[in-house]
Amino acid sequence: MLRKGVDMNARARCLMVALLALCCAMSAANAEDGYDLWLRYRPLAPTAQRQLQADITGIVATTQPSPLMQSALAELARGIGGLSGKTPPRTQALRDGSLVIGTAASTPAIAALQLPLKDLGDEGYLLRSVRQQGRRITVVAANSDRGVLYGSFALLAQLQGGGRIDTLDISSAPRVQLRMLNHWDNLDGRVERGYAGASLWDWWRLPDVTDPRYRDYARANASLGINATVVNNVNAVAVILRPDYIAKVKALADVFRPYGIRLFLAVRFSSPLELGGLKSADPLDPAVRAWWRAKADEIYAAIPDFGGFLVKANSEGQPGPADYGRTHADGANTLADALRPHGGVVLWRAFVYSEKDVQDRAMQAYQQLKGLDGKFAENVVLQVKNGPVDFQPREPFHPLFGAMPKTALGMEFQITKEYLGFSTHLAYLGTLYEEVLRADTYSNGAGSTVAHVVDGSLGRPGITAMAGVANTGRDRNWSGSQFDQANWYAFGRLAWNPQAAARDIAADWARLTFGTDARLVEDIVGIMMRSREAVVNYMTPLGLAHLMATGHHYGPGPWVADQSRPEWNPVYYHRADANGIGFDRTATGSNALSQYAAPVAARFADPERTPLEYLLWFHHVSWDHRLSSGRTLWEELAYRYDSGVKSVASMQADWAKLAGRVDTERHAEIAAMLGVQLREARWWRDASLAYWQSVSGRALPPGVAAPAQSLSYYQGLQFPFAPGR
Ligand code: GCW
Repeated sequence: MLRKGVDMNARARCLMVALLALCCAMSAANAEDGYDLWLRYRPLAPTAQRQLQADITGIVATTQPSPLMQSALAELARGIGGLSGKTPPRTQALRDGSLVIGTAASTPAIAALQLPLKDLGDEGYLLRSVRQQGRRITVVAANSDRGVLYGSFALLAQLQGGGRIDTLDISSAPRVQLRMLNHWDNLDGRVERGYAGASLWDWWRLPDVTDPRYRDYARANASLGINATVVNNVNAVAVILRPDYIAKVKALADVFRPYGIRLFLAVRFSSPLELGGLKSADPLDPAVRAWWRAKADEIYAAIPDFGGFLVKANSEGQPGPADYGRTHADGANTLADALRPHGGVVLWRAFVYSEKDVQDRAMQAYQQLKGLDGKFAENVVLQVKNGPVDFQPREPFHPLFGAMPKTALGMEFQITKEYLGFSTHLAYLGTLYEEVLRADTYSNGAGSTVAHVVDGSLGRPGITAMAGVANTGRDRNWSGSQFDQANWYAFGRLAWNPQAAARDIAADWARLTFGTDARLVEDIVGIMMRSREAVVNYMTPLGLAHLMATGHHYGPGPWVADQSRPEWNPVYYHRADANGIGFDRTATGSNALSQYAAPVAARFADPERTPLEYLLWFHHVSWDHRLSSGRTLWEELAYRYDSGVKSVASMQADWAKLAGRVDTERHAEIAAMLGVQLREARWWRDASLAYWQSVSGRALPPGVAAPAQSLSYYQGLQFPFAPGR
């Protein structure tokens, strides 16, 4: 008896331990900390798993896969294995349920199908379900292994999103050649305007230690078709070009290459002085030109597929060709000459303005660069920020997009949210990107949208490019918040296809990130789609811009007037006085409107025809002016601030309702962030209204609550340790 009792206890204990282990394993498997991004590959429901196991019974591919193909095969094994619970074996012979991947050249089974691959170019792919000799097979076909890799990710997105694959017929090719991230990562591990922890790149330990995360970074990018990355800050240091750093860069390039990602460097224009010991960095000096050529040769010897250079010159204190009386084209072309023999590209930034220039800052880039149209070498892309000032929550499109038909113009978006609440505020930027890309420049008549300028379809020469200032860091969830992953995702999708719709992208992201339930997806998309407008309203409504506090750029500072450079002061931008508010950029003011095509200028010249979203960007309007909304400007301003706060409250309430439908870990994290956002939206509203009231002298309209604190309270707040500086 006793013996049996002991046995029972031992058995019960064993069972308990086993159960506990199982529970731990299960909760680890279900734990969602965001690391896996949109590549989660969580097990499907049992019937869907059985279906997928039947749909894909094995993978057929070349027996000598290239590194790109190996990446594709590894991802398919991981993805299908995760989703179906069974990793499909590699097979040689075709059978029912074969997944065949490859190019016509490498894979006879694909050649035999004679698929319409011609229009897919070098990077596109075709996914198709076909019947061959009575067998059901699924095909991922392309003209290159890179296309096969993109197609494999696309197939996995279909499977993850709950899509069946028995009637698959999808083809897709990117419309932009260079789809790139720009990291503003410093060599000391800090990220300028980064809100997701330290830099991913551990420069100190490179090249000997390569964090496995570098590979996951490359996978995530490849899943979106991002094919290039600039790993260091545009506020560059010459050291990045030192031989020991080139060795570190090479180690990163080696990890990225199997995922089709070319590595670029941001370079400091004065490197020939600082590293080379030359007396000058004059781009027309033969010794300087020779130095850049030798440096390029040195880099390419280590990294044969090196992408090229990104340059911030003569902007915000950076050196540049103007230091030697040369133009931006002279500077860019010297670097382009050095890279050309190797197939490299220069991305020359158009973000140039100067404290010595008294002209409206929004006009300076156009002023300096427009005259150089047609003067840049064919391997130079002029990289233009989406708006003429600086990544504000809302700006009109940059006038250069409509003004340089003989120059390759690339788009620069900011993915990191320097001016939209860092990573704590939920702001889906897909709608911002879409708004800019769909704006009509009228440069070749109606319909000449920014997207068409950027994708080259208006017939301009040169390379097409779209860059996004990365929001990644060492935070476990990569982006600092779960929802900021959506901005990385949306950027990648729009770089592939600038015509894509922000809403569709949000839905795809939500489905891959949170689950396939249609109502859940709809609810999450609902929150995302109103989020950026909420931020605009509580920070910079009605076309206002650059109202943030100095340095950290986090909280409100519309009162700031003490900065050494005029255009660093918010008062420069809003121009509020007792009569009204806004920057007159019509002919009676700076006439920035003259930089746009006539139909655009005409629309914005008239305050009555200017959409309220852009009103104060282009016009100085009196406080009592009655708007199309029926309210006076003063009332509308107060109303917009209020509505921004209310939107956040409703986003918060809608998120709360998703409890139990989203995993607890991420639900709680996002709920906490929304709490911060609501508090800070109120802060923006209150501080701003307190200040506007002090200028306008008007009482708040009925129904608009008074600020919680005095103006001087808000003016006194300090944030010496805010991230990202
Ligand atoms: O938005 C401003 C940022 C700077 C940044 C600069 C730029 C990298 O505040 O931090 O510097 O733009 O784009 O060069």
